[in-house]
Amino acid sequence: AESRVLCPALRNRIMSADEAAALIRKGDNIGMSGFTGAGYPKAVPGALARRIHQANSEGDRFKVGIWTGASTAPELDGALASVAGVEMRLPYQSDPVCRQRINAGEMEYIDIHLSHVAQFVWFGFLGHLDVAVVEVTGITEDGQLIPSTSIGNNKTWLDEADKIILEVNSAQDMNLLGMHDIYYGTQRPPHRKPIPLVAPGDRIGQPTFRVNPDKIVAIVETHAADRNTQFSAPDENSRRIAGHILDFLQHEVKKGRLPPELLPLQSGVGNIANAVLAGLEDGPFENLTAYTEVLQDGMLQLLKSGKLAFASATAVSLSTDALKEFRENLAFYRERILLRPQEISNHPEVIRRLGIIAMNGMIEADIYGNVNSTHVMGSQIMNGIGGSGDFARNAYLSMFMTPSTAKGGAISCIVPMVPHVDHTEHDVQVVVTEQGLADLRGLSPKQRAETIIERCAHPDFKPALRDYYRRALKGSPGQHTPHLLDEAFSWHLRALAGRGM
Ligand code: 0RQ
Repeated sequence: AESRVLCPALRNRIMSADEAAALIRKGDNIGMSGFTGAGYPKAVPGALARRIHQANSEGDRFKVGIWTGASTAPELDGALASVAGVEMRLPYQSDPVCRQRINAGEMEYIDIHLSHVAQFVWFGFLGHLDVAVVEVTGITEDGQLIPSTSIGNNKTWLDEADKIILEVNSAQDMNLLGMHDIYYGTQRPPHRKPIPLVAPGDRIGQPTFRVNPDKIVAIVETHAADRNTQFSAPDENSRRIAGHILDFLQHEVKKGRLPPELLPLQSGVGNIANAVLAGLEDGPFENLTAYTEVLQDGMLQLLKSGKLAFASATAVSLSTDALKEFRENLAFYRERILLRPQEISNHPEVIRRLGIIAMNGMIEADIYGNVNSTHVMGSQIMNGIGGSGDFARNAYLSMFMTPSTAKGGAISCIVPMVPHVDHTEHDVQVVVTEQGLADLRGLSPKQRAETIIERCAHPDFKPALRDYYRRALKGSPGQHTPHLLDEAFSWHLRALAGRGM
């Protein structure tokens, strides 16, 4: 195949992944591309893992810091975690090997709001960024970089790192050119200006990354597909959750609190999110828009059918079938999709201005509406907060959804008190399970508790929750948010002892 490194001055930097990985030093902080399994480097992380494995087997402890957009894939997170090569990982992961290392105490991890990452690096809060390893689709004649299937923090990595390693992936489609909007107007306080974005489809930047060519130390040519997660058809619980949400949205339109075309949608990842989007396909709403992080199969289908007029995101993360559809009709989708840096896709200012309807998954909620999205039984990380906090805090409407039970019904996802809080009661307006939807707007803590227990809890756990709440109403010293502190975590303690809840 013809090289996509069209800039003549850069051609002498083409080398193998092993040669490129040899340019990384022990202890380096590395900013890698990648967001929800899209646009991550495919070759250099594996080469680096081999190098680390070799060093470790010679008794030379070699670790690096790995910063990304969000989750990546086994070739990156899995490869580096399995050779114990990661000192510090941020801001989000969902890899089984990574998770196991973190929970075993063998790897440090910081779980950060995705909109914070770039600015924390600009501010110097996270230390020095030594190397960027970024996948691109191609390099133009004048040395601009055509982004790949995700943008994430790539602009920041390219701007801030001392050295840049590029992977030019010829399996990505050159017709992606024009689907990206890289905003170069962000400033540091006290010089910040409003971000001039007032609709999901507004272009405020440029289609390519600028890069200082002197910093490019290596270019590796690859030809490899993204993770391409397969989706299963929505299960019964997901369909019921989606049904409650669609009824609620219709109710809100009737009440005049939402326009008929709704407001821009943000949807988390996974089965329930996909079921909601599938429900919108058959629903009454037209001319929808999305301002979200990740564009998955469900949204692509909505764009295709015309229900969704426009989608802004930072990554396109599709199954193999959906990817085929996407590539065959790229000209169509390029008119309807914009990918932005994650500090813009998740920007609190923009989310507040546009009035987003945010829908995210959770592990559990307590009776007052505090939400745990990240930690099983209070201490074991699952994935991370991701963008859910960026959206929940600043949304027009913030919803959290989960089946009412986990582990085959043994565990209740509605509990007296969550043992880890990601979204406080102040940021949670709607809680949805397959049992029903609790609209918490305008309710006091005690009213919230009654609503969540009655609407959302599974019948197997409702009596115990009612009993806890009733006794808290009698025994709690404070009657604003009644709790029995010696009992509040007893549900989790029973589950940890293997006795269900
Ligand atoms: O574990 O497979 O080992 O049994 O948690 O649960 O039901 O498959 O749900 O895939 O939708 O994930 C919150 C993790 C939900 C996800 C979370 C166990 C359950 C299973 C997964 P097993 P499900 P989902 C956009 C926004 C944070 C990031 C975010 C998430 C596993 O939605 O990571 O929102 N959100 N980002 O068994 C014990 C409970 C449990 C439980 C579920 N109460 N107790 N285990 N599980 N509930 C994306 C980005 O930001 C990039």
